[in-house]
Amino acid sequence: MTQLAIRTVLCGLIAAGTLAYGQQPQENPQQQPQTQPQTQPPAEAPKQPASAETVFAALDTNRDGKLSQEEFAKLFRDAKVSDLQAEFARWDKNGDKSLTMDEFKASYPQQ
Ligand SMILES: [Ca+2]
Ligand SMILES: [Ca+2]
Repeated sequence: MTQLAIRTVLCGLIAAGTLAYGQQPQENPQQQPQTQPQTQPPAEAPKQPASAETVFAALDTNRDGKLSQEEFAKLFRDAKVSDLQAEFARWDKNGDKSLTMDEFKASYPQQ
């Protein structure tokens, strides 16, 4: 019951561009004709799930190398706070209220 749907949310993260690798072709300095047909295929869907490192980096918005519960919460956007706290406690092995990369990897679903 406490196993939250990580992958579903991760797909959302990826779709939202949170995990994009810096390439943002939308910011084209040249003005595009309004009638330009959009014939380019949709962006390739990542065939491999995001690695723990990638997800960790995406979640660690203040880049202190740890995930606070607030940052961690982005992984479980639809979770109730009580569920989230329980989940965070489960991942936070040493109980210092932050997740290191090691702790994150230990609980992150690996393929
Ligand atoms: Ca952080
Ligand atoms: Ca910890």
